[in-house]
Amino acid sequence: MITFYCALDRDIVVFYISLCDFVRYILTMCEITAKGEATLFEEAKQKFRSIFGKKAAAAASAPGRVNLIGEHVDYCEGLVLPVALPFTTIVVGAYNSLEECRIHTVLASGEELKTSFPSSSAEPLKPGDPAWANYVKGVLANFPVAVRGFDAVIVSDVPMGAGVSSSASLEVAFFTFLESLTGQRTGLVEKAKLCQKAEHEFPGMPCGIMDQYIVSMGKKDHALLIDCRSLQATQIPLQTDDAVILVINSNVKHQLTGSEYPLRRAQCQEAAKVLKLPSLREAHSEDLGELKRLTSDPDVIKRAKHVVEEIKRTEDAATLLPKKDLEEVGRLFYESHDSLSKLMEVSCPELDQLVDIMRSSPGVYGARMTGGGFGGCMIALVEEKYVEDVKSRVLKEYKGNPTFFICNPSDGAKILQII
Ligand code: GAF
Repeated sequence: MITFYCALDRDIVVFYISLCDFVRYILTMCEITAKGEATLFEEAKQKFRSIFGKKAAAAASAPGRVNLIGEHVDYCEGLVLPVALPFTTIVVGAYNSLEECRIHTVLASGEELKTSFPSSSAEPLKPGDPAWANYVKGVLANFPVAVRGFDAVIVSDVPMGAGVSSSASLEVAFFTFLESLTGQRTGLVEKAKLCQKAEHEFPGMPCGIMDQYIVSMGKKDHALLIDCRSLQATQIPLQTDDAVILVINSNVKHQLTGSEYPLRRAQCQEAAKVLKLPSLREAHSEDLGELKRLTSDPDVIKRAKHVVEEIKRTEDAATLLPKKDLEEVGRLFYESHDSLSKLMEVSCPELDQLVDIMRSSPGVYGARMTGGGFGGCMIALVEEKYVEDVKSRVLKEYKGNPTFFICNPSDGAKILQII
């Protein structure tokens, strides 16, 4: 709450505001809070009724995610350690009597978009315009059975372009909605794989499996250690006592469908090929010396070093977190960031500056960029009592416009019952 002190001076009204209250007010303005599944669900159902003049018959939700550690290694069959967020995408809908899918979407910003395309039972779907519709078209095209025409409304409070997986959230929510609509159920790993395939084929983003996997299988108060080679996963309880994961959005918009992400993936594949390995997951630190002998491409060598070391850091972090060795986890976070910045070259000046602010802030164990990079979010492991100080410091020193939220690990995708 902001306090105004008001003094009447003849006909001039003067407002004084205490500095502390002002800082607190600005901090509140920079806080992003999840609306909550129940609120979003209500919003979606009402919107559906007002647009299509009938009641929704099927519904589903899927969260966003942040990755604690294990970055740019999922497409090398590595280990990753993400958590699902309380920010969600909800899809509600019902069959129509047309051979057409009509979809309205309400974004976190309040902006509304709509699209329509033939049902998958009418004709094979192809990617096209508008670009955002490719995420849902791709999922429909990869759904195990053809689906007749339907109407749907999508609402989401997952921040977009922030590296917290708004795309996977949309894909998995839409897939789960189709399961609810058709009654056709799919196993969770298979669902993640089909949604990943949809993202490869329609928006054209050659992503790894991490995002679709955690969004499908996240669990409240847990991180998920995913082995992207065997596609098996272990739930890791995330009780950090008096520490929290503070997420800071640099608000530099990231866009991964461009050339940089596919290039990183290709460079890692090249390193594995030169070493005659199926993927960099099979490489060990000794192989890095051999790689230097076999290739003269400095980028291929740097990317491989990042992947080999990041997989080890992830394995270590998954062991240290349940032991509450936060000092060591924090050290791994900083190492991971430096490697992403210097070896993988997927950070940006703004994320580097945020991490540098963390290095000299009391109460911070460690920090790193999270997600695909080139903008988006940074995470920091912070002693709870220092969180407000850390945020004030960021507001004072960071050159961009930060927004903050605390990462509360949440459940993955689910079918919602319409009552
Ligand atoms: C993006 C991709 F979609 C993931 O598969 C992963 O590679 C991540 O970047 C980097 O760790 O979110």
